[in-house]
Amino acid sequence: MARQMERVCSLCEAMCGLIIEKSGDKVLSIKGNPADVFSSGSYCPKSQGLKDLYEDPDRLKQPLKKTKAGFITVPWEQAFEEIVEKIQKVQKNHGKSSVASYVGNPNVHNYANTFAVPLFLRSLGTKNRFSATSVDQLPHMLVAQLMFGHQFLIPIADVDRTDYMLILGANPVVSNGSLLSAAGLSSKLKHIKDRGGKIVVIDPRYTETASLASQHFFIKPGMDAYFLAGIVKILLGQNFSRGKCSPHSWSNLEELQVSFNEIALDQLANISGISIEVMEQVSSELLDAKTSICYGRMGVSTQQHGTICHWLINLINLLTGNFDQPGGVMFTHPAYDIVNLMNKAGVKGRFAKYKTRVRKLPDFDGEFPVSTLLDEIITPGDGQIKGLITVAGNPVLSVPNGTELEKAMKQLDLYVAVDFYLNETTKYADYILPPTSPLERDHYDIVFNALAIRNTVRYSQPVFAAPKGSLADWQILLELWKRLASTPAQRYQRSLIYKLAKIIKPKGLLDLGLRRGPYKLSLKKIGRQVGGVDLGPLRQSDSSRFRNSEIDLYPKDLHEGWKAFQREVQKFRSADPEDTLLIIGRRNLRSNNSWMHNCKGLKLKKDACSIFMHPNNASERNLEDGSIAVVSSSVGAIQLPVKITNKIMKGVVSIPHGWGHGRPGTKMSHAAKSPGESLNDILDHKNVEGISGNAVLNGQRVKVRRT
Ligand SMILES: Nc1nc2c(c(=O)[nH]1)N[C@H]1C(S)=C(S)[C@@H](COP(=O)(O)OP(=O)(O)OC[C@H]3O[C@@H](n4cnc5c(=O)[nH]c(N)nc54)[C@H](O)[C@@H]3O)O[C@H]1N2
Ligand SMILES: Nc1nc2c(c(=O)[nH]1)N[C@H]1C(S)=C(S)[C@@H](COP(=O)(O)OP(=O)(O)OC[C@H]3O[C@@H](n4cnc5c(=O)[nH]c(N)nc54)[C@H](O)[C@@H]3O)O[C@H]1N2
Ligand code: SF4
Ligand SMILES: [Mo]
Repeated sequence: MARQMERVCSLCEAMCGLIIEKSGDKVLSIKGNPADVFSSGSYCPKSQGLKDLYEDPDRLKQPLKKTKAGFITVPWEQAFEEIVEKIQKVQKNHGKSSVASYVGNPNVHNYANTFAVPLFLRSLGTKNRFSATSVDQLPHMLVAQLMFGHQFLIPIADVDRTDYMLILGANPVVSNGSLLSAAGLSSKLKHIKDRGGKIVVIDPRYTETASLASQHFFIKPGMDAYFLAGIVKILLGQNFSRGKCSPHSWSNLEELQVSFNEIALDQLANISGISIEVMEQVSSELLDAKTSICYGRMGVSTQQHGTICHWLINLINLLTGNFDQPGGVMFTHPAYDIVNLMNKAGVKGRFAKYKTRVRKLPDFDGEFPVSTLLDEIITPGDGQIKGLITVAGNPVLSVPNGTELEKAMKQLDLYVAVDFYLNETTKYADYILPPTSPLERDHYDIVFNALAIRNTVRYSQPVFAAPKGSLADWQILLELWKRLASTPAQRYQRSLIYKLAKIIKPKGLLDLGLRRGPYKLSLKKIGRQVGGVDLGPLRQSDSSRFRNSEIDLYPKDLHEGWKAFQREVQKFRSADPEDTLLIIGRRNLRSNNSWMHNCKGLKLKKDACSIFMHPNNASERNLEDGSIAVVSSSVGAIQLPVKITNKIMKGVVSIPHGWGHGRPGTKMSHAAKSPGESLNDILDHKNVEGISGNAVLNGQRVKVRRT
């Protein structure tokens, strides 16, 4: 008999409420849930991937062990025993930190792992921790930590109430929003214009978002910090009234002002390629609009000045008086209040307490930039990485210089993957431990509710019961954790906690967090509400939410980087080697990073992985629409079909990441039919942002020629 279930989609940050109709173990349909308090029925084509993921015959269901004859399935118990023995052996021979960890993006869409991953990592005891954060939002978190005192105090664009939005390096119409959870974002953006507001997009490509904006300006990749510094310079020069500017106190305004004295507007305009007139236009619009937002995402995070960009963006929102104001940027007050709970538990974000062994890159909150994982594996010496555990990550396709990273992985003594696909990364594993799929577990967004444009609560039951003998991610990690106990006392203690954890389950911890949260809710209370519970629009924060109850406008940890930036401004000479082009990324509405190309239902076009080129750049190279181009850099070369479009800035080319499924030895049969090539095979892992060590994914140089 067919049955309909409410379910919040776990595939991207938009948290759309869905109605999944099922019969037996089949998904009959997936549609938007009109009763959902957050999304009111909106959803996107990618949601259909939930059905594919559940039904995919390629999805692994049994632990795999690598043998000389290839992968064989083994019982869970055997896999756990052998893995733990091997981890302990590597750690005994080479030290605790010789076994590294890499935690991928799907973990933030899996609330149980927000408990299980830290627990597991603590027991692993390694300093070599990596994650997808450092090919993504690291600058946002670092700047939030430095300015506001907490890495999750990320200002959220109040899109529903704003009159003006300046968008840099984000394409929410395709990505559905990032660090800005808002279902149906395209319509929300259109509504800004419908109510007489304005949207300005700054992007090297005339994107899907640019096409619904009021105005679009091209910018050369990596040049945003100069443009943003120009805006801040103009704003600091205005006679702004401090009272109007922020409901909270702030420190270091004078130091900030002095630090801008040396930097001249015309230099900034020259370098950024955006004129003083445009800077002045945008500044006055930001100031004069009743409410306004400056918002930046991947294009300004994963580039040469990511941290400076996000600091400047926060300053702009502060200086225009739109910080923590309705219609500006505000902080969330989620029912499961991650900031408050972390503060209460005494968890403090730290920056640059440790440096990596080889390249001396800083840690952020105990995690190192993943661009240097490769160096740490291949460089001999004390502290060399000999083992790796990945949890829901595909670094071979997601991290710069994937080709060298995969070569490095072959020299590991031990590699264990917690993943349900045998893909470009996990094929190097000695063991693959496959968890249940998204629809077989319950769901709650601990992370994205902390980044959403409205405070709501929705809890989803599993759509399907987990098959007998299967384990969820958290259960796999708990089993490893229990066995990693190293002394009899620890073994005893862990066996008790293990029993308790199996009774309480992550659901119990979630419930506890909700009960302790600002609304004193519980799973029982919210379970009865169709469509979830609406807790209202974003509202102003109490200053006590910030460190020392104030905002640091000019944090010490940024001084050196900001001074280096200013020196660069003074010395800047445009030196574009003639035959090179600047590369930027691209996302696709029917794709999700590297791991959903096996979903037939997403109906991706065969040539989705192509290179966008400006007509002039193509004709200079004798390339036509559909020709195959060789795109090469200092680290590698790939071949892709050309799409000629004048929607991209001259001198810039765009390639999506997450492709390259033609590598042998994987088991993703549909993806392998249109494999594409991996952008990260031509991006140099040495190219990281100077302050945070975040990967520079946009603005690296490539050469393009005909095959
Ligand atoms: N359909 C779909 N949705 C997704 C994903 C997906 O793969 N597919 N991935 C999810 C994930 S993990 C994330 S983090 C989010 C990302 O969400 P977004 O950041 O909104 O998405 P991107 O498409 O990466 O947008 C980056 C934009 O920056 C532009 N850009 C590149 N370099 C520069 C530059 O130097 N300056 C400026 N101003 N712009 C630049 C690019 O042209 C692009 O338009 O999307 C999420 N949503
Ligand atoms: N050049 C370039 N590189 C990029 C980007 C870019 O824009 N340009 N974007 C970056 C961004 S924003 C991100 S977030 C990263 C993503 O980088 P990663 O997180 O490393 O990669 P994903 O493609 O998200 O792959 C997720 C992996 O988790 C597995 N998986 C999916 N769901 C589950 C689950 O529930 N449990 C377990 N155990 N496994 C699961 C999948 O099979 C896959 O192997 O890529 C980054 N890399
Ligand atoms: S926008 Fe994101 S959350 Fe919404 S249906 Fe699509 S993939 Fe799911
Ligand atoms: Mo991401």
